[in-house]
Amino acid sequence: MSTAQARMRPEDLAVYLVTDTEQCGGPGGVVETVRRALAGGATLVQLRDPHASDEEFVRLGLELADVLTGSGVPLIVDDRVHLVDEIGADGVHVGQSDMPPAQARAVLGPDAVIGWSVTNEAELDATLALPEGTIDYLGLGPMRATASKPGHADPLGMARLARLARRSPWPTCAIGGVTSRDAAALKASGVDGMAVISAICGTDDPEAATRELTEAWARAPRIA
Ligand code: TZP
Repeated sequence: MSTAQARMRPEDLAVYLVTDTEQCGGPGGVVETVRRALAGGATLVQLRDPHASDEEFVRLGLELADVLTGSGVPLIVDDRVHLVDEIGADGVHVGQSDMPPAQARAVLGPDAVIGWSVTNEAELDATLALPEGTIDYLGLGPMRATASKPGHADPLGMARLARLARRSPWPTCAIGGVTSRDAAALKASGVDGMAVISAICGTDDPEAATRELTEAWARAPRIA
């Protein structure tokens, strides 16, 4: 087993909650949503709040780290490589306009999880040239257009996303407009999980919504 596999198991990506402070109704809502999502079987949590100050981000991150302690569910922070250690997070997710993953690896060292967004074939080609051990998983998307990320890249659609996943030597998750109805097609296509904001944060019952996702994923056969 390579170091990368040890840092991020494919099954950790199955139901990946990415938080959105607005959709959750404020920082308190984020904490409660993560609590409920944990009860519903979420396998990974990312703190994402592009509008928060570093101070607000750290405060919320520390609360989430506390909620997740002992659960076995890793905490990833979006973009802010410089806050991973202060929060005690397991790693970072960086996008194409964030710190390059090799630099993030140099800052964070060998133990941190690093996730990396890929939105098209050319970005995957470039990613395949990274030194081994730089990244641990890929977020592929957006699968569909989504209001949760203004200015996102062109949607890939299911078929193109599946082709990218098949070329990835890293575990992958799909993101962007993903719902429990996509579980069967995504799992059959070889993706390792579903990363969602609104399918959990945008609901009245994050625990039930997460359970619906985890059950749909567990039910779906893996064909690829
Ligand atoms: N990156 C690509 S799409 C997206 C992010 C953070 C937003 C996903 O949100 P939703 O509500 O699950 O479509």
